[in-house]
Amino acid sequence: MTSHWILGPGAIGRLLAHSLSPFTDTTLIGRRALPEQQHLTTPEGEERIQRLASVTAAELTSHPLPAPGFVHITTKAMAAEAVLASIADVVAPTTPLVLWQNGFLAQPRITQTWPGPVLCATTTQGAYLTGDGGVVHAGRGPTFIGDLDNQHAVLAEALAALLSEANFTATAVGDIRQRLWQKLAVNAAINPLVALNGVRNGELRGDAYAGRLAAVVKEVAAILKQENIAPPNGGKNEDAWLALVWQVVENTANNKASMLQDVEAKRPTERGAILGPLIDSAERHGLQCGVLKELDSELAKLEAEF
Ligand code: KPL
Repeated sequence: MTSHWILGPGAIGRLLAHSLSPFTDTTLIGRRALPEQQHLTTPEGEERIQRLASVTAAELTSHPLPAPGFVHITTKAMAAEAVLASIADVVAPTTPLVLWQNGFLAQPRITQTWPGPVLCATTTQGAYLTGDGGVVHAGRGPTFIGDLDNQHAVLAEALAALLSEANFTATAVGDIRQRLWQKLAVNAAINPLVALNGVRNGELRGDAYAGRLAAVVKEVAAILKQENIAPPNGGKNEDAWLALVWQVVENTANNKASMLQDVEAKRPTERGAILGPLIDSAERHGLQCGVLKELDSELAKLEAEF
């Protein structure tokens, strides 16, 4: 049986472990030990308790596990490279990785440096933790899997099939780069504004924020054009990006976005993985990105106070 290691027992990591455990050998790996009995609340409100295998990264060195078939990295974007380095001595460099990060920072860097296959996943599954022993699966959504160089379609298909069997609906795709940037565009328009202002997504529709949101989307649309990322839904320009962002704001009106949750918990935000690649790209292509830079420095200032 192919075994799966999940590095980063946050909400998506734990949801993945709950889904895969009944089907295949699965181990959660984190910095701290977790209770063996883990609770899952399904989107339908059902409570399930399952024993999930978990070990700390330190234990892996002293008590090695059999070699994994896949290593999933489900940490925040800025922690992905460090967590991979922490297990590099105990996994073969040919082991397939699956990167579940937001943004577009960890994915190109790890794809360049890891000798084995590197798959990237983007998901709209909604989940949050209720403590060391519980996760709430708040909403189901599709997951897309592929690699940036389109070299590992068979592997992506095998993983998508296993996840779908485990009711974690996933599809292997040949355009994961497009999909990662699309999600990044939406995150760039919503997350910094809600995090800086302490509001839920739906409040962006108000006059106080809508103008700044449109200004962000204008810069993002110009950058994505240079990155050859097609506007969503067959649209042609900035209007298509703006329509997508408003649609997500509408659909997630009551959500506290992940970046707002980070700010409230005084954790570093994912600004480096979301705004960073946009600002880098704008600078490479000689494009204006004053609004994005302003958001980035406001977030940096806020993080410095934590
Ligand atoms: O993905 C999200 C996030 O919170 O990071 C959005 C789309 C903004 C929904 O809250």
